[in-house]
Amino acid sequence: MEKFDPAKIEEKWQKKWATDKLFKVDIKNAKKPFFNLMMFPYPSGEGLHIGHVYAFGGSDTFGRFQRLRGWDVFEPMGFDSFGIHSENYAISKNIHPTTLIKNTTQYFREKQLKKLGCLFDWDRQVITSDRDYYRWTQWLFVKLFKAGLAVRKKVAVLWCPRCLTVLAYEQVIAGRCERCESQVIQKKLEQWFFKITNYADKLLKNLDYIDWSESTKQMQRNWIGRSEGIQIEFKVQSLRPELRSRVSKFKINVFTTRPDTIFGVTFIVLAVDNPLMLKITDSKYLKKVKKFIKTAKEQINREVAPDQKIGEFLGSYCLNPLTKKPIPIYVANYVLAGYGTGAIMGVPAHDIRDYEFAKKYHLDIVKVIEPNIAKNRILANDVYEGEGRLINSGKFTDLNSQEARNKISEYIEVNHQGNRKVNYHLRDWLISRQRYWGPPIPIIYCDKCGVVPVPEKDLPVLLPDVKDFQPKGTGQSPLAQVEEWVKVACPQCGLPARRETDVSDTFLDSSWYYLRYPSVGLPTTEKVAFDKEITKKWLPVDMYIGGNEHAVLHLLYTRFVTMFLADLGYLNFEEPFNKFRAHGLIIHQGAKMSKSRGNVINPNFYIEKYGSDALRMYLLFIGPFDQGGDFSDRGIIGIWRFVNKIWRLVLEAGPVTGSSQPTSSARATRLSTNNLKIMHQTIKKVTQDLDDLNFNTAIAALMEWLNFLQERVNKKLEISREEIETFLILLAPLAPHLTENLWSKIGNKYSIHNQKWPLFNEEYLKEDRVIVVIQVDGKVRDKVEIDRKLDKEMITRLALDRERIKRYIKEKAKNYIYVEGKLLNIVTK
Ligand code: ANZ
Ligand code: ZN
Repeated sequence: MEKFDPAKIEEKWQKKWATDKLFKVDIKNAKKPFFNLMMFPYPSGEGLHIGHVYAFGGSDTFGRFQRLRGWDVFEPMGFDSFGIHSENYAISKNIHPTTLIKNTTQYFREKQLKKLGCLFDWDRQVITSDRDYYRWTQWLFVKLFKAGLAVRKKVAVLWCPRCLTVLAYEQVIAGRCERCESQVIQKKLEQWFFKITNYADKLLKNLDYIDWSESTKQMQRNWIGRSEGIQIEFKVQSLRPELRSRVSKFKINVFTTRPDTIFGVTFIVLAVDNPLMLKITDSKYLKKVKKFIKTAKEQINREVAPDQKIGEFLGSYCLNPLTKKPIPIYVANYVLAGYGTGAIMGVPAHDIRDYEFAKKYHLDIVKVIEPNIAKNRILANDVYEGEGRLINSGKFTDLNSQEARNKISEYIEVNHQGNRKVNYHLRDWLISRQRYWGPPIPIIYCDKCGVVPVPEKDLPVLLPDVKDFQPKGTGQSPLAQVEEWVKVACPQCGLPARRETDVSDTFLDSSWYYLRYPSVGLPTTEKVAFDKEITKKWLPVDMYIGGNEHAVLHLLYTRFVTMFLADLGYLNFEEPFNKFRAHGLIIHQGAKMSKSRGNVINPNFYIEKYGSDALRMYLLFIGPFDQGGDFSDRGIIGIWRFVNKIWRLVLEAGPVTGSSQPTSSARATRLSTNNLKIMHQTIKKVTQDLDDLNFNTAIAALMEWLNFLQERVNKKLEISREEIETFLILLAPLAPHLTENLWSKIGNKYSIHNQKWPLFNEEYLKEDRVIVVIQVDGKVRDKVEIDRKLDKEMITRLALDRERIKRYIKEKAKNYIYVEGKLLNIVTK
């Protein structure tokens, strides 16, 4: 028997599929369009890693399954080739990114992606650093600018000291740069922002209806961080009469989610850059306060979250609007400048941060909330952060927290001391980067006209070929050195002007790539980013599969951009992905793979040795797709045995008699009930599992069926052609090359991937239930559906209990005759 040689088989079919354009969809005329999207890779580093093979393998299996079910599946692939990851790699290799990207995209595509046997349509790839593409990324920037959603702001921003650029808040994970893991610092800089916060409400609300992994939605909800509260005014006061008139015109606004704790407010704290600070500081305290602010700012610049809460008294006071008592005002490092109003009311009895501060500075601690039942939320040192019953709270005493929040908010509003408010944690998207490898931001600064967008007809603003592309760390991009490029005539007045020299962040490139794919190569895409008709046909994306590490980056940005383009009338939908599923992570030796740990798996090695089918199936078999699992050599050998078993079984038993037509249950009559049942059970299981991306259990069901078939072969029992064909079709999405090869080996027409997905028939599955006729003295009196496994005694009891039967049994029954699964005769005479 011919040996199974995956390398040979896979290459052969990949070539044939490519020449025949077997998987190409007719973009214009497809009848049942299905857009199956996966996250395109950054073509940097050493090449595809095992995580890509896992994600793409799962996604392609789903795409192939949909294709066999009759959908016109469009499954594109491309390269997220602009941006800091490629650039950092170029710097480390000392190769210019233009050259590097040419090589890496070539390597990724030819030596890796094409070997995975996916449905990729290489005529419609997107490469974000191509001028045809980034021209439209710049167009998007211009559109956002014209809509007032791209703005320059000078605020404290996060800066990576190693990447020498600012970062978006989303790119800082636990205080570290998402790319290089350096600790970031704060800097006050003027930067470009997209006002994603304008969409905070919609970004949050739509999560209620989109069909996405719950984990991803939850991460977005947390990131957007809606909180309902009230903004309250605290009037400033001085205890020194001579200062009273100077400070009493000022009011400090605080945002709180807990107005029920207001009677427990014993101090007020300002963030270091609160603009009121020096105006309300008592002159006697001014020197100390200034000194504190200086050191605190330095400290904040070094660290994102201070672990020591420190502050300084301003010498002035506020009136608690409900107790009417004066409370001291402090400045401290634990209040964030960018959130709420940059000032808080301190409630040390019910907020752990305030408690620590109060302890340190000997401030009053007044309890105003008492836990209702179990004291389960009492933190260390008696701080109770939960809800409960109000105490020490004047006329609001005895209310519960919820009621009190309403009543107190109402009271404050009625007395014009504040207003209810909704705050979001989401911040605007910082988009400018002081780097080289990205689309230049299409803006021109003119002394006369101000900030002028590059006219759309002049796009793209080409990235100049700069030899010295290394980041400078001066707060400016390397583009700033290219004087002849920077100097430009103002598009409005024609006078000498200057270009913006920052480039935009990578996440802008990937924020709209899914819109581009179906339109790539159409004559219209010279004139538009995406063709109107084609977009209507193919979008939104039907299924998107990718990693949760992008939950609040890419996946939030894409939603924002889609909403924006919908508002402009370019799209007739506001959510880009109908369905999104997050996959898990493949780890190795119990840990995330990394070069420093030396536990990185090289996919090429395994593809050459076992074939991409076996590697794909192995990865999908490790664990539930949304959870990933631990890669092991022993595990892949298990799958290797499985594919070899399939190979042998089909070649041994394959060329059997029977129709050579694809399966249909109508023709299944030759099979015994049990064989039919197992086949249909497997069809049902695999269909449902693939639909739910439960690849591991789908594979397990196929393994079981294979064992059952093998046993019959061992016993020299016949296997029908229908069983073999059905088995191969069910396996085809998981092992596209192997099944194509075997399909042709058993003499079937090319291609298995154009077959119809088998349908299961509930009838064959139901045969465990039977209808038993009940007779009394030979006359039919009743019928009952039962489980075939019930024994005579149970059925008799069940029959005697039925009202219809009771009527006919006048005397005690004498005898029972049971014909298994068919009939019960109760004899009374
Ligand atoms: C009094 C209070 C009492 C608070 C209590 C909490 C518990 P979220 O849900 O995140 O919006 N806060 C407001 N602005 C802040 C800032 N700039 N920096 C640091 N903390 C700030 O949280 C809102 C709560 O966070 C507010 O409610 C405020 O503290 C604090 F028992 O006010 B709270
Ligand atoms: Zn960095």
